[in-house]
Amino acid sequence: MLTKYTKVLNQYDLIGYYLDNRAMEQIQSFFDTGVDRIQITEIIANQSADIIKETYAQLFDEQPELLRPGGNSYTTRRYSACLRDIEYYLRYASYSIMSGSTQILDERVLYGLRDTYNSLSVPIAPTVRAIQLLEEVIIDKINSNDESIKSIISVPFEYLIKQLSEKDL
Ligand code: CYC
Repeated sequence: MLTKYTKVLNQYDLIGYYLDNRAMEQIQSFFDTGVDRIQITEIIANQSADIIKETYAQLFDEQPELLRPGGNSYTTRRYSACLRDIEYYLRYASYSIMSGSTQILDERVLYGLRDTYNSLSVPIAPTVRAIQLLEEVIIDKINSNDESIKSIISVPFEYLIKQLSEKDL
């Protein structure tokens, strides 16, 4: 699991260079956003149950067919798998925010996920919607006008959405 900071160090180690201005800027921005990332991560951790509840309530309100016979969240087993997946997305997004890097999402969440979803007929579009809702609910809860806070929150969710939506993985 890499943070933005160790990722930069690794890159320079690979080519055997001293850290230059570009490296310093990246490391500086990691430290400059540190307090914000800690606060966002704390809010997510403390309010995770509410965030998840609001997300699935809205998802099933918008797409009630998911819960009906033939829907992918129909039966309690699949319903709980869906809630569990939403919880995974939130938890790993919080790790990603704290580490300032999306690498953990590739490694722990996205690797092989589309194949798994395709083979189990888990629909991608409503999954993407659930991830968007998580992002919206958190931004709403944090209720900040600071664009840099919003963009820190958005990074992992937008990354998950982009990677899940890629057609030819
Ligand atoms: C299933 N979701 C799965 C499975 C995996 C994941 C591996 C298959 C195995 C299982 O059922 O447990 C996802 N596993 C993960 C992820 C990680 C992991 C992300 C990283 C930590 O280890 N169905 C819907 C909704 C959506 C949904 C749109 C919720 C947003 O209708 C999810 N995922 C869903 C469902 C299943 C599933 C219903 C069970 C499908 C089935 O067995 O028929």
